Amino acid sequence: MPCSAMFRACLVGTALVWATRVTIIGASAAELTFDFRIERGRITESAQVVRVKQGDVVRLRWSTDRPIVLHLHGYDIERKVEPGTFGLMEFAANIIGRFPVEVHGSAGPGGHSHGEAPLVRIEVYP
Ligand SMILES: [Cu+2]
Repeated sequence: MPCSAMFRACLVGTALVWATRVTIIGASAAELTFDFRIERGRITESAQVVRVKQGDVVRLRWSTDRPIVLHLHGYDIERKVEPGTFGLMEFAANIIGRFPVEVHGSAGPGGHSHGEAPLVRIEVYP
């Protein structure tokens, strides 16, 4: 397992991760950035699970080869990502659980349709 327990976060596979630990008055939380490249609606990395600790500050940076709308469930963050730019999702991981990032369909306004499988799952541990 290419995981560093030091960072209390593990990305299974080859996606890039930078982790910086910051100290907040006696407690420590991590600031974690994960980069994902999407091609033809799928991520190019084999990594599909991001594991973090409750309280960590998580940044998901997305790049894509075509316009796409991503939705992080649970935290309910939606981002439209265009080619040539980064789509950034940033949140404090305060809710414990497993949360999928899904591709939203382009069907009708207000519709909430997903592709067949989540791009990535975010797992937040106590
Ligand atoms: Cu959704």
